[in-house]
Amino acid sequence: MTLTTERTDNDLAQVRRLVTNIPGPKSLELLARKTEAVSAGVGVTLPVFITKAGGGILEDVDGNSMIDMGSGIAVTTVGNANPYVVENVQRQVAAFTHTCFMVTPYAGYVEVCEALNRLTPGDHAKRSALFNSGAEAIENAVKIARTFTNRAAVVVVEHGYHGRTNLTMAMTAKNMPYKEGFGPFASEIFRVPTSYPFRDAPLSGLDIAKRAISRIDKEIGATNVAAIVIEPIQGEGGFIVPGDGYFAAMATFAKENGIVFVADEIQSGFCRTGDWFASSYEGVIPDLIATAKGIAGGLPLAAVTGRADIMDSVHAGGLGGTYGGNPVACAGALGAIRWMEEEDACGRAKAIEAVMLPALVAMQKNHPAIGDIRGRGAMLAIELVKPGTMDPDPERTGAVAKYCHGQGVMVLTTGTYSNVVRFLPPLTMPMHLLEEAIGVIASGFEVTS
Ligand code: PLZ
Repeated sequence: MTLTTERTDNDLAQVRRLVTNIPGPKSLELLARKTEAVSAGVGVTLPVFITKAGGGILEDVDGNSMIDMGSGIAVTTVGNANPYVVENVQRQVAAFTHTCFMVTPYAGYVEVCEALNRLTPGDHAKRSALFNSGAEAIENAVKIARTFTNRAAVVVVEHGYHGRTNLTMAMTAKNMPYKEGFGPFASEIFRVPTSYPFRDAPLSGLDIAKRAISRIDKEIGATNVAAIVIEPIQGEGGFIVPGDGYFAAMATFAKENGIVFVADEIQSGFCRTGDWFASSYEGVIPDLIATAKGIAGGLPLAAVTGRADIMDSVHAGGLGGTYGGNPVACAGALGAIRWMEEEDACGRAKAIEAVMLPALVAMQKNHPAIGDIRGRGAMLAIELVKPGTMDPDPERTGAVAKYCHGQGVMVLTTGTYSNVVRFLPPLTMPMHLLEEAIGVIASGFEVTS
């Protein structure tokens, strides 16, 4: 297994090279057109317009080559334009692009469901259903859990993120920018405490689980709860890895009370954390798992996978949608999954952690603004605070990210308090680029205050 490639299959040199300011003149021209053509409601983190991507590189219209530490928010886990994905998609798009699986089906959909049933935790009988986006998968997981249990309440947790549709906005914790002005929101959603070790100390994950469970018992009533929906590692909430025992205790409570336990693995799934699914770190076998993002190497696809008795409790025709499990997206997913299995994607995520985590910990020693380093595999983050306090420092966080962008390193921020810099490199990231990116991030802390 080598992580150092000179050029990708789509002929992209694996070097960081800036030939203009970031963004360059051509990107700025396109940005002006974007402002005239695209709703102001659609924001952009870094307005460099991309023409080609692969390995660990994003190339823009001005000819700049940037290091991609974001994977389009944890999507291109197998690398952009991964050759397995490209080959499958090209073959499929030339054969047929759509029939609607609910009208006249095709094998690709079934094959993706078979792969999901095989790869998700637990060897019990499973079924899957395919959708277009993460939010849609979560919506459907809730529909399925409600039908199965004949109950209405849905429990979510602090800092949770589940999407931007009406139901998933209600399930998402953070107001700005996701919810502000978009209510009224769906009813029967209840938020309980989550484990956030950096901010909970000295309380343990189990302490917080007890608190959350007591809240469910006292304020909702366990017998009214259809589903508990939790991310095993919270993504938009700030890359929060819950304290030991929290996730498992919530799953056990669900099991004991006939509640469907739904793991939202949309950001953490598909080898991102060094395991196929992050639920496995706590030995949890969720009743249902929602997936999207990394599933199809960049094509829009999402799924709900889980216990056959739960998945089959829905009446025929109750689940679906025109495009869900589109044949081209399924072909992409089969390519991506094949690559993950053949190329030891989980091992690559662990190799990224082995290089990056100690480097971040070393950085922390020099910078009291770095309050916490956390994450698993290729899902790592830095939480910034005002030195000597626990107060979030979103301004410095933004400044570090901006510095990295200017130096040709694409990083994303996250967190309820917007004070977390997160790293989600594609698993095809060559080690020399990873090390270069780490160097730039370290300089980001030297030059900001
Ligand atoms: N659940 C855990 O991370 C998407 C959101 C970006 P969709 N996260 C990125 C943004 O600002 O919109 C996400 C997630 C978890 C659900 C979702 C929703 O997935 O495919 O964006 O609908």
